[in-house]
Amino acid sequence: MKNVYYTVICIACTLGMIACSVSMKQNSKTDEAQALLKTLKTISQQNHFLFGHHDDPVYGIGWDGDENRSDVKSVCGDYPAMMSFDLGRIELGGDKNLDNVPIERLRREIIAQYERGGMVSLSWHTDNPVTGKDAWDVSDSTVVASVLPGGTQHDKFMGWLGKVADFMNSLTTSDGRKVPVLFRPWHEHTGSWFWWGQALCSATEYKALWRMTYEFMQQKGVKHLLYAYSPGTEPNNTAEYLERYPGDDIIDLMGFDTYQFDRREYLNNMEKALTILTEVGQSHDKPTAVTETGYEAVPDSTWWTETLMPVISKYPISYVLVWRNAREHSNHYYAPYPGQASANDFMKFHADPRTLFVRDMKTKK
Ligand code: BMA
Repeated sequence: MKNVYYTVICIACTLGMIACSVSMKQNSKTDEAQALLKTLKTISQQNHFLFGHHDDPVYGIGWDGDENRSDVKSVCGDYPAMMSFDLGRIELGGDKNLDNVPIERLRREIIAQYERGGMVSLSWHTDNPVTGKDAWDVSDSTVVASVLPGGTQHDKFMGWLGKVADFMNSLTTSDGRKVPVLFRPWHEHTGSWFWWGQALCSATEYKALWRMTYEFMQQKGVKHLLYAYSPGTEPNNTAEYLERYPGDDIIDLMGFDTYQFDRREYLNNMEKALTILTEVGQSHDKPTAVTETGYEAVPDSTWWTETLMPVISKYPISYVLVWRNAREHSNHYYAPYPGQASANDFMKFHADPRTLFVRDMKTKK
């Protein structure tokens, strides 16, 4: 009898703990963030995907800082459904990010994109806290270790995370709701070109960096973020893809970044990575996305409909995002602008019912 009583108590406690952890998990996200996740999941399972562009409304080819302008919109009359921006250098407390975009403008555009029905993703090419150089400075392989608790840069780095948290908390609509965004720090970590890359830290250190980032945001009341895990296309199987995965309790969306240099190689990489991604997305119940891609200067006039679309449309992704149209480098652009070689083909891509732009978000969600 005693044993039965004890067993009943244990079962009740376990159920209580499960219920509590489920509700804690739910409470760790605002209603808006949960709605964003639901939409990404639904889209992932359907036969369409959002089109995204980095820094879309803040500059483009031949212009910088204009209002209500976008190279994508100038070509097809519609804003991308997903816009991404970068928080690099926000940690230093200046008024511009690493690509010279005023932080105030980023804030305004993130809110505007949400209010027009679109979505936002934020990467963070944060400077190297040890050397003071940029994110690409891989001269020191102790940087991740140094920012973790007990490390020489820990306190300074917590201050940097604080600047990110303050920015996130400042993303509010006119009626006081926090704008949900997909945060994508520590990306392309399976390569070794950022200070948090494969050869620069152990898997344990990389995962600890993620957990520290996530927990810090929670402590600062930042509950309106979804978190994206985006390696490059180095992983050759699901085990390699998951080698540095921080955990299902942190990550909300799985993706990868890859670019075209050689067409055949690009298509092979895309097929390989999309196959792995589809499998891990299903087994972990996460929406998936091609978090960064593109063909610099899009010199192939039918790239959108004959290279990109045929490969991505075979897989259940929620979005595909191309990188920025830099105004300060010639030929560093990934979306068309009026008169660009692939502009007509991009209009066909826009007209395809499988692609979602901002106008579709109200009708197809
Ligand atoms: C890279 C390049 C850089 C830029 C960085 C962050 O891929 O576009 O010029 O500074 O992304 O946006």
